Amino acid sequence: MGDDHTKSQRSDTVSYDRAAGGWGSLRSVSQTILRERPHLGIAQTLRVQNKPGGHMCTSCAWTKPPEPHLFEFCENGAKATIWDLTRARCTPDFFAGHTVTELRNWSDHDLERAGRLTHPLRYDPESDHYSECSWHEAFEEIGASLRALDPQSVVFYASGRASLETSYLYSLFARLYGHNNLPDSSNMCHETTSVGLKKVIGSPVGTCILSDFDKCDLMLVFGQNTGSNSPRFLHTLKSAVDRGCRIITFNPVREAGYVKFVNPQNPVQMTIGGATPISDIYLQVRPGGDIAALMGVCKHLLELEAAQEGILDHAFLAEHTADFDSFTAEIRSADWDGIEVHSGLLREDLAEVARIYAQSRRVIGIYGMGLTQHVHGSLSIAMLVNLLLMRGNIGREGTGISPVRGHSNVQGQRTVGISEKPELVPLDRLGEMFGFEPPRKTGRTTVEVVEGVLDGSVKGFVGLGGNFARAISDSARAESGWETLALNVQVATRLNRTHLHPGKTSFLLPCLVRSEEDMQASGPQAVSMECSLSHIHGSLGRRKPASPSLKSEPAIIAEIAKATLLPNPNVHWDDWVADYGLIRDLIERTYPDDFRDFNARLFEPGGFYRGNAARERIWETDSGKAQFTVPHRQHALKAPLREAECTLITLRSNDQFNTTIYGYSDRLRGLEGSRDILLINPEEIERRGLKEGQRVRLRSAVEDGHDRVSHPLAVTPYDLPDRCVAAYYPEINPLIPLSYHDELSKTPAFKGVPVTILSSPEPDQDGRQNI
Ligand SMILES: Nc1nc2c(c(=O)[nH]1)N[C@H]1C(S)=C(S)[C@@H](COP(=O)(O)OP(=O)(O)OC[C@H]3O[C@@H](n4cnc5c(=O)[nH]c(N)nc54)[C@H](O)[C@@H]3O)O[C@H]1N2
Ligand SMILES: Nc1nc2c(c(=O)[nH]1)N[C@H]1C(S)=C(S)[C@@H](COP(=O)(O)OP(=O)(O)OC[C@H]3O[C@@H](n4cnc5c(=O)[nH]c(N)nc54)[C@H](O)[C@@H]3O)O[C@H]1N2
Ligand SMILES: [Mo]
Repeated sequence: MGDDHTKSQRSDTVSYDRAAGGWGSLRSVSQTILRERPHLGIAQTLRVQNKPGGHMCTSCAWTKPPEPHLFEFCENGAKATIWDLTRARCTPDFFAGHTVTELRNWSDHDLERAGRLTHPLRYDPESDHYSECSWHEAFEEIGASLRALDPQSVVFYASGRASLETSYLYSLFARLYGHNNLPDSSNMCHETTSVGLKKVIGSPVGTCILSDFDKCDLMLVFGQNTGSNSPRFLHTLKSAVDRGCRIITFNPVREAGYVKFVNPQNPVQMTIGGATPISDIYLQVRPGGDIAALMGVCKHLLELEAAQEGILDHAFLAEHTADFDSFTAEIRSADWDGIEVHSGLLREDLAEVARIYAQSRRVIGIYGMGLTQHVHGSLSIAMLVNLLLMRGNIGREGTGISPVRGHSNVQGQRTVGISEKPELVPLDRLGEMFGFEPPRKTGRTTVEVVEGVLDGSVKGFVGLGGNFARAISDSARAESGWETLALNVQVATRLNRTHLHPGKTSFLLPCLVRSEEDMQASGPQAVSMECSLSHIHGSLGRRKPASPSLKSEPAIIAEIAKATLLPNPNVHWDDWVADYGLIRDLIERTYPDDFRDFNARLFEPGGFYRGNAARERIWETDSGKAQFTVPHRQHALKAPLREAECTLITLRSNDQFNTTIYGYSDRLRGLEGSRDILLINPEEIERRGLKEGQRVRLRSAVEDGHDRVSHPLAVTPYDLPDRCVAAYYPEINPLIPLSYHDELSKTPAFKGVPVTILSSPEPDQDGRQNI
């Protein structure tokens, strides 16, 4: 199976029978309602979701428009809220009935289905149970443990949900305590953007705002699954298509959202049918083949320019960019054979993309995990930027680059100081404001946290939400290391696998969710988040909390901080928790350019814009220009595939939010009932002598002293490029070696690991073969 047999030739215009949205989407929400039986009044809660004065959804980070739809929520946003407002309760009685060892045999779905955590819990190693403790005991004991540890050996992780107010307090606490070990879920996600995009255009975030999507005439979409992961963005896409904007998609998987969309809020489409086709061209690029694909498009663009001058924006190139000549030299010398092999796409198709690109006056490049989660993910992003720069498609209305972020405040957490990179944080200002000497040493990324847990240099872990040990690469190794920690504190809403690997001292602390009322001394408190388009949105929860014993995240952080740190006359934890407006004042003082009049603008419809220098064509890069990057390789993989190997891409289903598994339906892909499946294309199944439904295992084709073999997976035919297999995250994470990560940012390469297929489901059976 040499590389030259692997060109896939699929680039037909799309026909598809599983449109995103539509009745299927409503049915899927009702199933979640039936399962979770949320409290009555859920309809009222959903009606104010993502609207000024209501709460902001805890699902994706897509923006909340100034003129919201009647129901400004989607299938998965509704599921997230219903999941938060379930009637099920995971009480101390539940833990009395199950040891932690027993719970480790439960599925992720069953663990979370136990319901909302209701009381603070301490792990008792003698009995192997979590049992209730008082908040006071928890804070005192955590404070004593933190005081006993070297701050450099402690990590404060954040999953990207916590609000700006919470995140500011959390990162301030870390620095007052003495470390920059502040990774967040972004380190497994869009850190490639924060580092890679920053390097080339000086901005760690996208340059687009919502109105750009109303003005562009072409969107190029790379590896982002809108239908499942940011469904409200489908409305924007559909309106763009309706006014004639073209969409070209690069994705190994034909994702329904980019194929057809039925608007569940459009009564005509819902009753008489009819779906809007979304993509004009859908190119099933090989995993990691985006660099080659983009090189092909750039190369043809240079050929068009040679034939007819004026295709490139010469004035922009001269004034605003650096290294264009070395870039073009490399592209001119690249051969089409290599481009076709590595991208899996045909020269004619890439040339067609170049022609459409050349005809389009305003172009936006959109991307997600399909670009970021690769060993050379930063280079893929840089290649997309190269293409956009060639025709001045950054820093002009209707143009730009738009990474679609994941967690609802993951971008904002970075903005207000949750970062392991001290150079990104105004440490001097923090030092002045709070009268202390902030730590300067670079902190740990998520990958480095696991390395530290495994080598013993990380001794304490505080998790502000998330499911770190399950979500990270090499998760089986990570989980086993967790139990060596001296301190493990998890602030959470529902039970998950990371909680089941307690350290010597372990606490599980339950907190409010965003749609619940957060009552403090000065009254009910609002919080805020930053969306993918850099707008800040206020959020007010109104639901009765799931248990009277819950505390808000800011309150929990403040109490742990008070129990850990010596008093400081400039630090007023109690006042800040009593009135979050005071925290917003601190944010404004620390970041005056981004958060001017923060409190006054909190509930501005559509949020307020933080601004972006690259959008104004001010390039905060080393060269002071937008930087062309010379592609030193044609694919984003660590190495080309060897004989018998396939590239594994890990997918999210339509019925999960990261490690939270709502159910077992991947409706938009037409896959139902099981997550233990391996997607492969039908010809490949035949070529390898496999049968549909046969149970196989995967083995990582990485020789580093660790044998990584998956659980049994049922062979499932699916339309994928050759030598590409797909399986669900997080179950498959033990297969992703920790050392596979983006070179610049250390984002794990969840979309690019070489594997072989073991034809036997028994891992240690004699005679197993790789096929
Ligand atoms: N319902 C729901 N919503 C979510 C989430 C969820 O789990 N469920 N998660 C949230 C989070 S944290 C995030 S980060 C986002 C994630 O949202 P996305 O960025 O959409 O991430 P994924 O679903 O992991 O993968 C995106 C796409 O990349 C494609 N792909 C894989 N490899 C390649 C490649 O090499 N090249 C190209 N061009 N494409 C490739 C896959 O086929 C898939 O369609 O969604 C957020 N929203
Ligand atoms: N193989 C593979 N692995 C991946 C990915 C992939 O595409 N493929 N994607 C990566 C990405 S993009 C991400 S972002 C990470 C996700 O990694 P994480 O963000 O760490 O994981 P989540 O599954 O989002 O966390 C779910 C848990 O958060 C807690 N929680 C929910 N709401 C709240 C809240 O309001 N407050 C608090 N304190 N806790 C709450 C609940 O207890 C729940 O169990 O996974 C990464 N891992
Ligand atoms: Mo993410």
